[in-house]
Amino acid sequence: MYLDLITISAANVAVAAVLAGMLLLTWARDGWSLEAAPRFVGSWGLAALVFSLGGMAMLMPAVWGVTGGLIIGATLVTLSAGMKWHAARLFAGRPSAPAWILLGAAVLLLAAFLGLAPSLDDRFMVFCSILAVYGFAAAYELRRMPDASQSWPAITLLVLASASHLSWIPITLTSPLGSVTAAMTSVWLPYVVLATLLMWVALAFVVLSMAKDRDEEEQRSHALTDILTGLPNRRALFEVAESVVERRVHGGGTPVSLLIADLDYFKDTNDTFGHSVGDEVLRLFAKVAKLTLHHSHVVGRLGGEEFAAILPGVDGEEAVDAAERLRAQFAESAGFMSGLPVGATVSIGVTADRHVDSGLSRLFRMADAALYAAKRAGRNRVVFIGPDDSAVAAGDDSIVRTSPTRLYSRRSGLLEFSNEVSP
Ligand code: GH3
Ligand code: MG
Ligand code: MG
Repeated sequence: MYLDLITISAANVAVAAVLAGMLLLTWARDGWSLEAAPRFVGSWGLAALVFSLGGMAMLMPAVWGVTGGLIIGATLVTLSAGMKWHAARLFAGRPSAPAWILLGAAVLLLAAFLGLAPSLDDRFMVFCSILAVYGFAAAYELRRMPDASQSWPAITLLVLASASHLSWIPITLTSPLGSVTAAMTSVWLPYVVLATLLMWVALAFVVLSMAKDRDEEEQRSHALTDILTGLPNRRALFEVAESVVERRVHGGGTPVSLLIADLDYFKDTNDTFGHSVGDEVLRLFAKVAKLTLHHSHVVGRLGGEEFAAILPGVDGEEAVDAAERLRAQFAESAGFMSGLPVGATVSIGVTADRHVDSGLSRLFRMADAALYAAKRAGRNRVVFIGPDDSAVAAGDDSIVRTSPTRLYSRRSGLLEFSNEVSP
């Protein structure tokens, strides 16, 4: 089959323009949103548009002359490769680097005008190398993403396209294009252009599918995230807690602990310092909890000023220690905020279960009872209630913990949850 370069290039330009239209319309439907997914589609669409314009310039020697058309066209195509790389980089969550989009085009122009690449062959090889570098760099950005598993089709296509660009170099060296006329009648160049066209089409659909996946992922994550603190919300926390408890039933008796934390006199904090300071306190608690607890512990916001954490594989004693560290660290951090004597504190109820496979609702009931006990005992403290309703508290000098399941006050022996033990 004989392919003529002009016809296939014109088809390439037309297909790129149609793809650009499709991608830009998709972006427009999303209100030109700058969120990662729609922006990826939009930037890819803009890159396709610039590519199409570049192709058009090359095909219109009547407008800028043959050399002018080639230079303008190649510059625009290089720019489009830079734009694709940048789109992939932003999609991968990396910072914007707009100057690098222009670098390839600048190198090409300098090579042409400073006489570094005097012949058509030289310029063509520089052009191919720049396209390949941008393509490999785009694949590398997608590969570096935290979840690169969905990017494999795009990575594969980008690597293939870049390798095919690089393959033009030995071909040019062994059978030089020589002049524009020779390039036009070259037997292999149309196939390269056809391959580029097919890659463009495949990549455009891969980009759309990646953006859709990302969008769904983000929507799911929004539905499970508390906006104020960025922590998992109640629904997400229960999902995790249920799976932890279920795994435990199958795993046969591994311990699990649950913490429920409620900020003390938080209504007064709001009333005294204002709602925005209250919000700041909630965010601070979330931050301290994330820093204090182990990364395998899942902390979430149940609602209002109430939080919970599920600690898989952690027994009661360790859970009380963790809760106590959290309580103390929060009291210290929330003492003064932006120069205000906020003095926020937290009460934490803790429960754990090693032997009995308590359901989630029983664990929550026990941790709630422990929290209630901590409030009644004077707040700013940790109280533990185990499956046998035994209690341990921490966080008060007058109270010592003698075993994970027994609690004594130095003054009065076995702790009674009454206001007598308030500080
Ligand atoms: P206690 O020590 O017994 O827990 O007393 P409290 O004042 O903390 O408890 P209460 O349930 O009376 O008050 C909870 C307050 O939390 C009331 C509500 O205005 C406030 N609150 C709930 N959600 C938010 C929020 O998102 N931001 C702010 N600033 N306040 C909130
Ligand atoms: Mg409260
Ligand atoms: Mg509350």
